Amino acid sequence: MKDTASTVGAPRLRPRTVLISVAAGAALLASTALFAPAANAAASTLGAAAAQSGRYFGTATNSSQLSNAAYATILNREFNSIVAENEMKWDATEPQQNVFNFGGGDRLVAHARANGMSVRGHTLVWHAQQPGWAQSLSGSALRNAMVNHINQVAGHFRGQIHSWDVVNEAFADGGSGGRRDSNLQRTGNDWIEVAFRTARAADPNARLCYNDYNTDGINAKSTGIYNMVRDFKNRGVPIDCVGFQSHLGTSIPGDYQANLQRFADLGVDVQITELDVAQGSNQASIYERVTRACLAVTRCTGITVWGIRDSDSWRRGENPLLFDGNGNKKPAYQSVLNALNSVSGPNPTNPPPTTIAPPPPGGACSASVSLNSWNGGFVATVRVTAGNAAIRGWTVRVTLPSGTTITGTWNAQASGSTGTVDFTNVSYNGQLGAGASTEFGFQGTGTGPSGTPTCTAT
Ligand code: 9MR
Repeated sequence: MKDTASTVGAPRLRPRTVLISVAAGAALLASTALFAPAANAAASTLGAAAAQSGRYFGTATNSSQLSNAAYATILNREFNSIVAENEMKWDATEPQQNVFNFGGGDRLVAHARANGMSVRGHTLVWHAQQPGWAQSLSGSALRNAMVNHINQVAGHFRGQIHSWDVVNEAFADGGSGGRRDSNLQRTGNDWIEVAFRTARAADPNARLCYNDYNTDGINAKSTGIYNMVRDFKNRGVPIDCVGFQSHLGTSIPGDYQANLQRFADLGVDVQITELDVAQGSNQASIYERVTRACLAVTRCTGITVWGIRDSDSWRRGENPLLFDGNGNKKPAYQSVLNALNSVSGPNPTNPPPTTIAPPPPGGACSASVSLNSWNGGFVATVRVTAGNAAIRGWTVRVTLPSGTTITGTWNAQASGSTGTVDFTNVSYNGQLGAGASTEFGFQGTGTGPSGTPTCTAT
């Protein structure tokens, strides 16, 4: 799928530490005021430069690359948003039906949090990179599997993704302006809106994007997508953004910016989501054109490049990225940085997206049970309440009399079914603000729990 398209995520302002050598620092201490930066000093990294107008600058990444020191140095210095190049896709996250693997995605989210970056989600549903079991499904079985996949994946990452590519590359290339044929499309034309409605319920705070390539100007394909977005907005189907992958060759359509603007005028954000540009005499100027186009469109909330060094790229032979294989900044890097620095002052309609930081450890919690029991069985509803400080997670310990067995649990993970049982939060209900509550439940045979449960904050 080498062509044009984009995807975005919202990064966040990251405070930078100024390192001064001890010797130089001593000399500076006497005259600190002389060295105060000018109010409009140019930012020296992509992320900081983009943040000046409330935008993010991100990159695709892979958790396996985080341990490479040269790579991680550039990642952490330059970017304030990341997106998983592959690790949040259907084949990676649900290798067997209803068996989920979030390892890679979780590692990337943890890295982002630790380094003040925000995270784009890519991608919930796509005709490519489906696991084998999904490829062989059709009809309502595939539709149900899609809905379950969205619920589980968006639910797992709930609250941690600023924008999700809910649906990727569903439109056909060429002049039809219509949908691409795929197993998903054959489940019915409404599959895209079902995906968006499902995603909204699973993660109500994420911006929900449609993402595609070869949409870099006003053409039949981008117009087909435009018509879908307009229809969704008219009918109240939840869509918040459109991603333009922008896998570009050695030219860029003259109406690149106008195309972004017409989507923005529909009332959605636009994001450049997978930017890379074939190396040639005009690589730097094409990068600059894309950057300036985004800056000129109020609702263009950020830019993501599809990798850091040329050697990391899926188009390696074309050297399409901002850093060469040795991690050196290329002329294209400087042109992007200069363009970002040419716009100053926050964009009032596009405030910097917020990275959700986990609360500090050390909070407390309490739990209470309400019981609905009958002869031989019961349903218990447990309310978990954070104390005076926010908590990251919780475990509630319940004692069951002998002869009582738990047969089902919801909104928590149980350590067993008899005796002393620990219930631990699931991905979406562990974080509670100070004084906030959540509920989980379990049912069983026998007489139900006895005594007051204990709650431990984690
Ligand atoms: O860069 C990704 C590459 O590592 C994968 O092998 C490939 C599999 O299809 O997907 C690449 O990323 C694609 C992205 O997910 C969607 N838009 C096109 C990107 C390049 O193919």
